[in-house]
Amino acid sequence: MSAVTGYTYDDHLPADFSDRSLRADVATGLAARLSWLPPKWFYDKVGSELFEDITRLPEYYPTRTERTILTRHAAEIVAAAGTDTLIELGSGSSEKTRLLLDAMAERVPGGGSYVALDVSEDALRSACAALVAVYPTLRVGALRADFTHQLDLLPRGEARTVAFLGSTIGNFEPADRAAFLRSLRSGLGATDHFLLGADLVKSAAVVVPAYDDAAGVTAAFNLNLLDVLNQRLGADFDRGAFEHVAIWDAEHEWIEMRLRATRDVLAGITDLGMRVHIARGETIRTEISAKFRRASLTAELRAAGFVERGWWTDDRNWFSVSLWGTG
Ligand code: SAH
Ligand code: AVI
Repeated sequence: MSAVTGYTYDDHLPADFSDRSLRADVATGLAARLSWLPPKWFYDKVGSELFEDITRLPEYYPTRTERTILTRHAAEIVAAAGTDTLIELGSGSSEKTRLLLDAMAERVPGGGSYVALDVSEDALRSACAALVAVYPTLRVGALRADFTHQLDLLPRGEARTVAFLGSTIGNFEPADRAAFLRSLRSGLGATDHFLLGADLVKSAAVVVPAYDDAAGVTAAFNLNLLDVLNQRLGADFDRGAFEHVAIWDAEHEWIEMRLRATRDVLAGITDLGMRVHIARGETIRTEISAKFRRASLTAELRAAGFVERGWWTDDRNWFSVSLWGTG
């Protein structure tokens, strides 16, 4: 533990991870005519801050709805899971997590341990620094890693609860989601639990504005991806040539964020040694955010080997927090 920070910091992403991995993702995306990019690239410093702004928007209901559920049920959840160690995937600001940590502090003499895992160093450092100030007896660790392929890095132990909040699970493609759940389950033991926050299917009239807010913060978050490409890959995308689009896909029950070219765009990507042409009206898919139904989500978790231990929701049944054991 660092005497300076009060939390441990382990970086499992190689120094050139961002560049190598982003290059590969953009090259693949380009092969698909730049039709998609994985959402993890949103979260540079600016992107992480914009996401926090999104969570406070009047239209963006998921964060405050999940917080309401946790406020009501954190003690029950932590008691049901017998949590000594809380590990959080895609922890971001770790804000709502405090409700779980408060409940854990009541239960565990000495306060227990919390490990935050995220790709964003900025988010990890500011979240963990704030936590050690508020929870002096809690052991806090920051793990910079990619939950899509580094779940083997989770700290070993008993009575661990792995939390995946905010409905970040909705940002996986269905096949990748199944692979993620199987991989997570294979690393958990008999005394471990999985705590999942998942946004539920509701009217498109509620969902679409949450991803296309009046103040344009989600648009800025989406367009920031072009700045990431420009800064990291020496690209020269003109932000002004794209607009933010949020579309409800009723068949898949997910919201899709896209960037649409408002004119013909010819952009160079120096580090990939290529130029891309995006015709006016063409789009780049930057994110899906799936919304779930209890029956199908339960079936997915069961298929991955999880057993339901609890399901909590809000008065409007907009969001769910569920707890899963290993059998
Ligand atoms: N859990 C928080 C933050 C959600 S935003 C909340 O509920 O508000 C999604 C977070 O996941 C961001 O902090 C982002 O940096 C992180 N993230 C996205 N893809 C990731 C990946 N592949 N591996 C690790 N972290 C990732
Ligand atoms: C992190 N993730 C769950 C958010 C979501 O709602 O899908 C990211 C986001 N994209 C646009 N607004 C928020």
